[in-house]
Amino acid sequence: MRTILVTILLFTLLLAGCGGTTGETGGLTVDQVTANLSLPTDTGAVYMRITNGSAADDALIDAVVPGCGTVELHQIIMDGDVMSMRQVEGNRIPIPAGQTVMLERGGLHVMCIGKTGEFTVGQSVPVTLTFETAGQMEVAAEVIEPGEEAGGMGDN
Ligand SMILES: [Cu+2]
Repeated sequence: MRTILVTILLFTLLLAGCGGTTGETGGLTVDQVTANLSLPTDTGAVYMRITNGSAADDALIDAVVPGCGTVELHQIIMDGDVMSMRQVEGNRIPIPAGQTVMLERGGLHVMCIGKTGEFTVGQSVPVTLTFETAGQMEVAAEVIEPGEEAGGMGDN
């Protein structure tokens, strides 16, 4: 029994060391939370995986990150061969029932604008997410190397 407990604890610690914490509320699970915030610029991005295990559609509608003046929900779009990003319609990212939505490099992301805080790689940053139906969820994002893939486990 003790061995099992220790194993579970170690596994949990390993997961925690691999991109932030896991949050759960109202049937939603958020994990693989990482933050690309360490560059000396006034912007940055937060990535995560959101799984809707409930039978009802939901949507991410807001996020708060301390040290970010403004936070918007963004998507990367291709206009011809020009890549740009813009705020998602209504600042709302739908999370359909039973589906998993990735916020990741090159796609959907939580955008940090007017960054005032200092962030260092490996640091844990609290992120407050607001969902339309499930309400608020607190998670922690791990600040990743700017060049590292979101959710990467240092295999480079
Ligand atoms: Cu953006």
